[in-house]
Amino acid sequence: MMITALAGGVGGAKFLLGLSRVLPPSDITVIGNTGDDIELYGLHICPDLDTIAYTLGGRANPDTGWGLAGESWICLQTLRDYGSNPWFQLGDRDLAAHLWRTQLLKEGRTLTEITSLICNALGVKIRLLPMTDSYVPTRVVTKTGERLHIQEYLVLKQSQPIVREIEYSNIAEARAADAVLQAISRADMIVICPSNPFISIGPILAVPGIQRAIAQSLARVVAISPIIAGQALKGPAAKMLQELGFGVSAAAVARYYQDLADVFVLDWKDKDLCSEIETLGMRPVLAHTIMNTIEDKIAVARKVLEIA
Ligand code: FO1
Repeated sequence: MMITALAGGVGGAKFLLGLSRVLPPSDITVIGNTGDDIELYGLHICPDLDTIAYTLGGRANPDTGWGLAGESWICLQTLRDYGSNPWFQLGDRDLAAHLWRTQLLKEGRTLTEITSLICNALGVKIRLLPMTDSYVPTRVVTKTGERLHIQEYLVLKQSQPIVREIEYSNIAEARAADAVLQAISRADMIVICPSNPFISIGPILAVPGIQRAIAQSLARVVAISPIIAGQALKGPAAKMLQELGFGVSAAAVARYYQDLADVFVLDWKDKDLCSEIETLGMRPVLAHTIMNTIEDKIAVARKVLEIA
């Protein structure tokens, strides 16, 4: 069964690790969020693509979910010695990916080609496609009118500022690579992973042509809630839902995906929301969606495959 998954950072990567244990890698294509991308020290950094590749390659830092396990921080410390003030933690091993990617971009390779090279080198067999090859950094407009790069909001400001609006900069000029549109049209199932709807999935859906391709596809579209009992397991999804006026619940996330998803997977803790999910025209499917162990991740993946 051909599955195409839309994924962002840590939550999406966890589900994908489970999926990669229950399906042949050739059946899985991931469309990865690149709205998190940032240019720092002249390097092009792709946090969500790297988080997915590192996780599926078994190299991710198990404590943070991002970056590499067994990392060292000598380059960053040396930058501080020189008087720089690095606010975005770049480990020595992680730096290699950014150096390599930036060099290849300068040589005219596309982000799609480079991501494939890095995945091959990491032994990642599933196909990971950037949602677009152009630079479309997500920005957060705060209540005080500040426009922050998403990483400034997440890391520098620790997601504290009140969010007034999310901007997907340059997204109208972006285009989805052909492989992305093919992966959508050929899918038997499209899974919207349990990532932040606004800053991980939203940018993917905002790339011209992607939302239409999903709506026109014959695939069963399944969204997995990143909110359980009114909380996000990681990151500012719950706070953003609140501040952007959606309300904080799995049902609020279902409303966000209402025009796209046929099925909505939510946690048993939210079973009372099933009737509301049905009124939104989606079939609710209950699962244990808290994914700590690999068994948890495999169980959620199996539950999703049963939906087909
Ligand atoms: N998240 C942080 O909270 N602090 C960091 O210093 C940080 C550095 C970092 C470096 C590379 C990378 O791939 C991810 C990194 N992240 C960091 C996570 C990043 O902010 C992700 O975009 C979010 O976690 C959302 O997926």
